[in-house]
Amino acid sequence: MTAHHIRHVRITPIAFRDPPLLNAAGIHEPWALRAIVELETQSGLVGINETYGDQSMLDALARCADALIGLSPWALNDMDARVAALVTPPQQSSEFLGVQVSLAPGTHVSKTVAKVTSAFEVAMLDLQGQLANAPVVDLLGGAVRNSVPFSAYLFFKYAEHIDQPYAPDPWGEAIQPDQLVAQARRMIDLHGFKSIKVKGGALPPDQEVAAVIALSNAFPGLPLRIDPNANWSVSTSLKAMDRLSGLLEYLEDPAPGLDGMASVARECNVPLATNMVVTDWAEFRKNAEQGCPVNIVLSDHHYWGGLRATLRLAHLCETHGLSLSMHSNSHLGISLTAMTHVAAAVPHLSHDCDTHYPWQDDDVVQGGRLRFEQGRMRVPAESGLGIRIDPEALARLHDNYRNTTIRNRDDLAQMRRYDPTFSGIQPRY
Ligand code: GKR
Ligand code: MG
Repeated sequence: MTAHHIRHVRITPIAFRDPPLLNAAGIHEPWALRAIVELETQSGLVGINETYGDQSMLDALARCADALIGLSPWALNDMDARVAALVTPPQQSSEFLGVQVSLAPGTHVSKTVAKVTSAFEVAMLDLQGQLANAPVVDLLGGAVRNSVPFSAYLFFKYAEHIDQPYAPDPWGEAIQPDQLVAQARRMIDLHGFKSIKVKGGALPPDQEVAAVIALSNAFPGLPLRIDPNANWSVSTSLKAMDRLSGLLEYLEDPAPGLDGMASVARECNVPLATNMVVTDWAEFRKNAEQGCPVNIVLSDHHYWGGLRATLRLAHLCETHGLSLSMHSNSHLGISLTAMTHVAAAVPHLSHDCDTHYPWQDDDVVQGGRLRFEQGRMRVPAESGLGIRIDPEALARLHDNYRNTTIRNRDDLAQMRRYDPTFSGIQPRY
C-alpha cells in the first residue's frame, strides 16, 4: 500500500431536523437521515461525501466498505467494478423499499449500485483534488460558470409536527396561496433566488393552481414550476395547464409513468421535466424511443452513479436535444457542494437547480451553514470539494440519529398519524 492508498472507510449515519413539508406521498418526518462517508488514506488525507441514510443504504455501504481498502483514490473504474460485484441488483426493477419511492428515487433498491458508486466516487474525487491541489470541478473538465443558480423550493406545509417534541420552525403554516407567497418572499429575501419551484401533488389541484397564480402575480418575471410528483391524472394535469400553461417555465412530473407524461405532452405545449420517469439509462432510452415526450431531465448524482455519470447524462441529453437541470432531496452542505462542482462543469445546464438546503438549519461542515449569494452557490476554488467536516458537528448529528427511532424515510406513515384514513394511492387527484 502506498502513502495515498485508502486505509480506512468510515460511514456515519446522521439525522437533522426537517419541517413538516407536504408532498404527494404524505409529509416529512421530524428527522431526515443522511450518511457521511470518509475515506482516509495511509498518509492521513480524508476524502468526504454525503449520501442517503436509509438502513438499506447503510447496509450496502457497509457491505462494500472493505473493498475500498488498499485502493488508490485515482482508481475510480476499479471502485465501480468492486461495488458492482458486491451489490446484487434485485430481480425485479420494480422492487421498492419505501412507499414514497417514486418521489425519492434514492430509496429504490434497483439503484443501489449507482448510489454506492456515487457515494464513494465523490469522496475519491475529493481525495484526488487534494492530491492534485485542484478543485473537483477541474477534475470534471473545468468550470464553465463560477457559481451555480438554485431555485426557491417551496412546500405547502403545516406549522408544526404532530406528535414529536419539535420547536416550531420559522416558516409557519403554508396552506393558502397568500401563505405560500409569504414563504416565497422569505426564502427569496434570505437567499436571493431568481426562480421558484412549488412542490405540488399535496393539496387539491385547484388550491395549488391558485397558489401558483398568486406567486406569478407576486413575482412577475420569475420563472415558475410546479411538481405534483405524478399525483395528478392526465385529465387533471391538462385542466391545470388550461390555467397555468402561460405561467410556467416547465411542468415537472404531473402524471404517472412515461405513458402518462406522453399523454400530457401530446395535449399541452408546456415543457415537461422529470426526476421520476427518466432516472436511469434504460428509462432514458425509453423516453428517446418515444420521441422524448419529457424534454428536461432533472439529474441527481446521488442515484445516477456520481459526478462522472452526471457528465455522461449531460452529453446524452445534448445529443437528444434535451435540457438538463438537477433534482434534490433533503440534504446538507456536502451534497450541495458536490452538486455545485458538477453543475459548474456542465455547459448544458438549462435551468436553476433544485435544493432543499434552505429547509435545514444545521450542517456538518466546518464554518457552519453554506451561504447562497443572489440565489447562487459559489464553486469552491480550494482543492477537492473545498469543504471539510467539523467533527463536533458530525458527532452532534450522529447523536440525533442515535436518539431517533427513524431508520427509513416514510412520509406515508407519518401522514397517517395526522389522518389514519390517508390512502397514499396515486394519482390522488
Ligand atoms: O422532499 O418531499 C420531498 C420531495 O417530494 C422529494 O422527495 C422529491 O424527490 O424533490 C423531489 C422531487 O423533485 O420530486
Ligand atoms: Mg420532482
